[in-house]
Amino acid sequence: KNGTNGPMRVLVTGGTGLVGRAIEHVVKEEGGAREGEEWIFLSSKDANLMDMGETRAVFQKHQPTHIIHLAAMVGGLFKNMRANLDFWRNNIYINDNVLQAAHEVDAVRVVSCLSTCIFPDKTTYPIDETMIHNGPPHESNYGYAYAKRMIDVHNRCKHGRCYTAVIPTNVFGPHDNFNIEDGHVLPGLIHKAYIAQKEGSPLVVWGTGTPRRQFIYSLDLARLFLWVLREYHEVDPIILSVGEEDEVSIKEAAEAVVEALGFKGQVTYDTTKADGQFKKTASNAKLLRYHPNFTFTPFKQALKQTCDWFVANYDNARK
Ligand code: NAP
Ligand code: GFB
Repeated sequence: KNGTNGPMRVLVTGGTGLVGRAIEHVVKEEGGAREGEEWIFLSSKDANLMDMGETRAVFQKHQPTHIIHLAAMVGGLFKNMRANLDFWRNNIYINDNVLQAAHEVDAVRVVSCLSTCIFPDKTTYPIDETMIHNGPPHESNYGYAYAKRMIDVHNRCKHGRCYTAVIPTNVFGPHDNFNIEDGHVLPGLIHKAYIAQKEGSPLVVWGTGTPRRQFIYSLDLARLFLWVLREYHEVDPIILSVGEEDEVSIKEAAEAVVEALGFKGQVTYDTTKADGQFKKTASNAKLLRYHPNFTFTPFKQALKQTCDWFVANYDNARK
């Protein structure tokens, strides 16, 4: 049962989200699963993980040997700025319940999910895995960032089993949350450009367009998640991101969306809206040391696939 030699039974919390759907695709369509393995993808309907009773019940039911813990209250800059306290409390509940439930079924491994936005706002660059607790995060997502940091604290307090976490940079791809008010920048721009094209109105980019971001395609992240689950055995978290050299400005990201969607209208910038963190440039040197031949999908190709998915699935997309 303990999974190290017996079959793996992997429970994916947050299995119906952007990252969860990508892992499900890699597991089911790209031969990501191995002989005899069982993969279970949870949605909040299976258990509200903010409730310890429901969390314990779903863990008792599945008796997982391994857990990929994705479930969280997630949102872009503007949703974080509106709901900092909820991001703090909801994620603290979810994370403590899931990690405690994993402990109670004596799971062999838990791989949780942090984010490059949780690093200190005042820092040197490039940011690396050793810097997580070296100072307060950017105030725009203060609650979310501290809740995520507590996962790392929990992992370091846990002995006997190796519970770890990955630190993705901004993720995008099919099945994202395209809601304009709550979502992240790329799905927000895709949705706004789609509407602007239909209405013949300008695409309004929020902020100055000067902040800088690294974007990882959800399917690349999913492939890396499987590699971490099988091959990475340290408590220390590992950054999963494209390189520093792949960092783009929000303006360049908007222009890439315009190109990927074939938007023909005008692009304007609403500088009354916040810019958030200017940059959070992360190093992926540790990933490349451990997994030297991993190749990322080129950004423009990944963005085109995401736009095509959105247009083809507009009616059912989360927006
Ligand atoms: P997402 O698309 O918003 O999906 C969130 C998932 O969590 C959904 O499956 C949702 O279930 C589930 N969930 C939310 N609240 C829950 C609750 N109370 N009980 C049970 N399940 C709950 O998020 P995502 O972008 O895939 O993010 C996945 C992980 O990656 C998160 O830990 C996030 O912090 C991390 N991350 C994301 C980004 C990014 O740019 N997106 C960047 C870095 C790190 P339902 O579908 O039923 O609502
Ligand atoms: O993805 P995003 O919302 O979050 O990006 P962060 C915000 C940046 O994109 C700001 C600009 O500079 C915005 O001014 N922007 C331009 C837009 N147009 C838009 C738009 O239509 N929608 C959005 N959302 N932004 C988040 C954290 O920071 O990073 C979260 O707050 C999470 O906690 C996420 O970790 C990965 O990258 O700024």
